[in-house]
Amino acid sequence: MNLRFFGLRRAAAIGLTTLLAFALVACSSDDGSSTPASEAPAGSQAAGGNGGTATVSNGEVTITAADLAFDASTIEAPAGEAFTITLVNNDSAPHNISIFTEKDGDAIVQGEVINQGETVTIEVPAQEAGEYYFHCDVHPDMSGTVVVG
Ligand SMILES: [Cu+2]
Repeated sequence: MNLRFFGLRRAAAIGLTTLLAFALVACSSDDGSSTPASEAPAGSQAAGGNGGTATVSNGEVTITAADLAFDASTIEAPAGEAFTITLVNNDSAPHNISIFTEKDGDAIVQGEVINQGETVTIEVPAQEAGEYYFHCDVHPDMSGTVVVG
């Protein structure tokens, strides 16, 4: 009686283990198939992730600040044409955008510092082709390159 009971319990335990193993495999294969989908949209709204490129279109471009980062680390602009940068601050910290001839170089434009929920548009005079530097004066680590060409 006792032996038989033990045998049943053991069979149940093995069955449970098999089920658990199956569930684990099912879960991990789910993870595997969902990973490529989340990586897919390149250049879409990667909030907080540096590395995006924002391109001036019709003389304007919008940059969003969130989680102490701009949504683009490269701003592409046409040479010899003035353009505007609209900064949207979705962060709890204040931010601005200033553009310099190079890192630690002369300021070309110093944007107004704005707080959460605010938006400011700064005007950038026409530049020659080349690479320029931008950052937030409050958080100089928030920086990137203006590629004019
Ligand atoms: Cu900032």
